[in-house]
Amino acid sequence: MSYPTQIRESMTKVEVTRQRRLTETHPRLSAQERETILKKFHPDYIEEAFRVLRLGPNRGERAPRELADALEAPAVIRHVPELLNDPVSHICDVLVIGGGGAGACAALLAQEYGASVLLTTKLRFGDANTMMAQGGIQAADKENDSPALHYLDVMGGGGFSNDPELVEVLVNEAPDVIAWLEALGTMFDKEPNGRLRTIHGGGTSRKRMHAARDYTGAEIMRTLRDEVRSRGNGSQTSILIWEFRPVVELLLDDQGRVAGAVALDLDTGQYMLIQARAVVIATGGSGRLHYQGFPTTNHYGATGDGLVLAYRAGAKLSFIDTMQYHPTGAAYPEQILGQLVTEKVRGLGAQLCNVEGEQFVFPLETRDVESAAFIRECQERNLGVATPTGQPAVWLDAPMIDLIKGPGTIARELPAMVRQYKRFGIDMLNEPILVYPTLHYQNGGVAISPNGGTQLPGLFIAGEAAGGIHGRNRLMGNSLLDICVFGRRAGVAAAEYAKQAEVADFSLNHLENWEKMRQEAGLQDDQPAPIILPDYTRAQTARTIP
Ligand code: MEZ
Repeated sequence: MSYPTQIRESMTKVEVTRQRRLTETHPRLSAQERETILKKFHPDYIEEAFRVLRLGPNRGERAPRELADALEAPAVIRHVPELLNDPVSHICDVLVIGGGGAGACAALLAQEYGASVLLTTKLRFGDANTMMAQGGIQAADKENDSPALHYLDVMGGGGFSNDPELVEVLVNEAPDVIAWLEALGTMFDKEPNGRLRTIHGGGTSRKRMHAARDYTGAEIMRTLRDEVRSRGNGSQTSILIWEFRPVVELLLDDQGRVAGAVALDLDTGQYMLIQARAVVIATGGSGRLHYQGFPTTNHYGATGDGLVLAYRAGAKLSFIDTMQYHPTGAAYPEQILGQLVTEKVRGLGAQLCNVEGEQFVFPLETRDVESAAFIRECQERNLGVATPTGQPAVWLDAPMIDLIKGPGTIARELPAMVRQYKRFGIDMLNEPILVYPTLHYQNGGVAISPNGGTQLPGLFIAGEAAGGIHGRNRLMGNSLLDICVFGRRAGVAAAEYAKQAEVADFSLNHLENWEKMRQEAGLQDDQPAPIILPDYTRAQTARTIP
């Protein structure tokens, strides 16, 4: 396929300026400029894309329209009394909902702390955003670095809005997480002398990004999934895994404690009652809600289910008015629109160029600022590259990497990227690629304490479904880290809680209250939630970038 002629013209300009740009560093934006560009161009600041929640614990607060609709939706379960007459399908100490990295970590630690564990997941175990994270995981484990510096970077990246207690835990436990993953078998990139190789990410003051080439998340997920599976499946002390069984509702007891959940078997269409002393929600993000019509890097099941379940049961959410748009989503060819082009490409030295082949932004600004700069270049300055579908784009000049770091670097460090583009006749070793912001991460989620606890006794949250750690903008590599740090913590806390929790009768009474509140708020009988899978026949989800 390669590039069509009209794009090639602009590509030639990128090639012409490359030698000169090798010695040029684009200046970073000042704090004032960052604030201005965010307010003017970042999608979080488009007022019409948000609305105020009309019911639930965050009533009166602002949320993206698509998420607000899901949070206020009617329940999937319609015939409560009949369902509650069904026999209980499974009883366990700790129920983990979600089969990504956070769920796997929670399951492992809950089991180590003596709990019987059921991990139930919507698709296959490992079908998750963890698997799709590419560029790395942060940890301050080098002599010139420290958790204190990591802390400052995380807070700065989040606009100093992050929950400081959560950040402290995140950065302090990071070096131990790397050691733990290595001990489980994760193969991080190493220098010839055996030391861990680290590079920069956007907003990092030290090189602390640890990677497994450009498939770090897949490598971590492989290790965690193997570990969960190798602990057996079915015996008293093992972790039982259910696949294709998403949870559609939490069960509460008469004291408001979480006492289990209702899963839907996607094969049979049957509901399954699970009685659990503690529940960990690790359902990940919501990119498949396609906020503001953006395409997404997220996996197919990322429809924000955990937020819906927790919210309806009464848990408060935090930072849900902010989403992360990864600056470098693939903008061409159309077949891979919105897919991730890892930040590692910029971490290794690639620059951003406009249609004239000129740099327009420092490549490693934090993601919110970087994305806003791309949007400004295309919308206000009209210096974007027009692709055949009308999708705006800017150039990411990948071939610079080999010129800076030596021949063979791209092939060695970015094999998955090279392969992704080769399929479409684009040679990343010698040609720049076209990128534009894509919906990548849910910055907020259910408000948690440092052990993953919520206001609801018995309910714990880990991973992307949790809010507060990253404030209004997450830095690259802190998500793979947080799923491990808070996944492990939530697993321990849930197991400890389960030891003292009474087994009480459960009910779905909260659904009756929910319906009452919906009616009082004058809400219609909308599409129920959790949504489970995106419906691409609906106009809302079928849209592409405006
Ligand atoms: O943390 C992330 O979001 C990540 C590693 C993404 C990437 O660009 O590779």
